[in-house]
Amino acid sequence: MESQPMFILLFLLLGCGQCLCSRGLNVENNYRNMKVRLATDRPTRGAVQVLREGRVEVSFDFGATWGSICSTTWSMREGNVVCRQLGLGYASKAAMSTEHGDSKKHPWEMVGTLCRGNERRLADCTRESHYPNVCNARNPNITVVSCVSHSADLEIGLRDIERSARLEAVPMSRLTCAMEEQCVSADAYVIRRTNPNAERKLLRFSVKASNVGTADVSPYANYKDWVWHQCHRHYHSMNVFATFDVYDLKYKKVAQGHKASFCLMDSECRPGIRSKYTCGNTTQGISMGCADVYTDVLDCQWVDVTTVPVNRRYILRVALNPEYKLGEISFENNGAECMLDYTGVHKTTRIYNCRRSPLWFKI
Ligand SMILES: *[C@@H]1O[C@H](CO)[C@@H](O)[C@H](O)[C@H]1NC(C)=O
Ligand SMILES: *[C@@H]1O[C@H](CO)[C@@H](O)[C@H](O)[C@H]1NC(C)=O
Ligand SMILES: [Ca+2]
Repeated sequence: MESQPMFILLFLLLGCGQCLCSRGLNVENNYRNMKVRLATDRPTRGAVQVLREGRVEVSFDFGATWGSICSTTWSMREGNVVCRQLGLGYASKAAMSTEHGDSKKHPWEMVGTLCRGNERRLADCTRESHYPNVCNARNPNITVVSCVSHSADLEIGLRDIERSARLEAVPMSRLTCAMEEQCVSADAYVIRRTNPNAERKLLRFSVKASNVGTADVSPYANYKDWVWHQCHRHYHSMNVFATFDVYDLKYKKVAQGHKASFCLMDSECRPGIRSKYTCGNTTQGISMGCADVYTDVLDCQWVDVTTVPVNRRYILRVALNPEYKLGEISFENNGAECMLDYTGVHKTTRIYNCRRSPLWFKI
């Protein structure tokens, strides 16, 4: 956090001419006094109520003038901070668009906003480390947010990963569907051309995604936009629901992580709660109080570790909703970080010490 004023200064230098920048006042003080509000160019009917959706505006001069925001990574994380600061709950939508006015009429006052999601105020967030390329004069988009008072909250199960972990060698001839969905690492496709029966080493484990929130998980895309997967014969309602990655102890990625998209459903529910989502053509989601369990026998429920050096210790990271596309109460309970002892053989390969971790900043 200490370097934050530096970033702000950088933005003032680089950003002027592209945004309506602050006016040479003490920047740090400015930030502390930043005000936030929602506004819209859409006509509002009847008595003026509290806006729950609109463009996000900030003011650095106690509300005398307001400007919009531009950010590369504007997501539900940043949206949650805005909604929290305004006392409006949680973000159900976060986008850069022109639906509530554009950057011509409402120039950016702040660029590169990057939040972890648990900050109390937008002023507590950090900034992207470089001037964001998307914030150029040709971009009419400004950040918008929609707030709701109830939201889903995915929580990852830690013991499920540890208990289910196992290593399996599978010939590629049995992975046709999985390979169609890019569930093995890139070298496999080259090897398959000359040796279609070569084996892949798959580190399989179960992932349990519980909805501990106050609303159902509803896939963000309208079901008409869901993608049909012929091989697995169901629709995928989200492109990237989870990511699995293996790192060495210096956090260098060693196994090509793949992005898993699932068919969302209620696999198990707390007593007294009835499951209702079934992985059907139009009925996908996770009810409040229920969990979706992706067991280790499912296709693609693995990390392809074929090329990972054996007899070493690694870190396995699993993240739910890693692109922050689904609105949630918190993103602090979406990640798991586990130790992995990889020996190349099933008997002695272990996943252990799984700990909950927040999702990691992607810049
Ligand atoms: C502005 O946002 C729209 C969708 O909201 C997107 O299609 C378009 O590419 C964006 N424009 C730029 C310049 O990023
Ligand atoms: C679901 O959609 C697929 C692809 O559009 C179709 O082939 C299938 O018959 C549908 N299933 C049901 C139960 O409607
Ligand atoms: Ca969560």
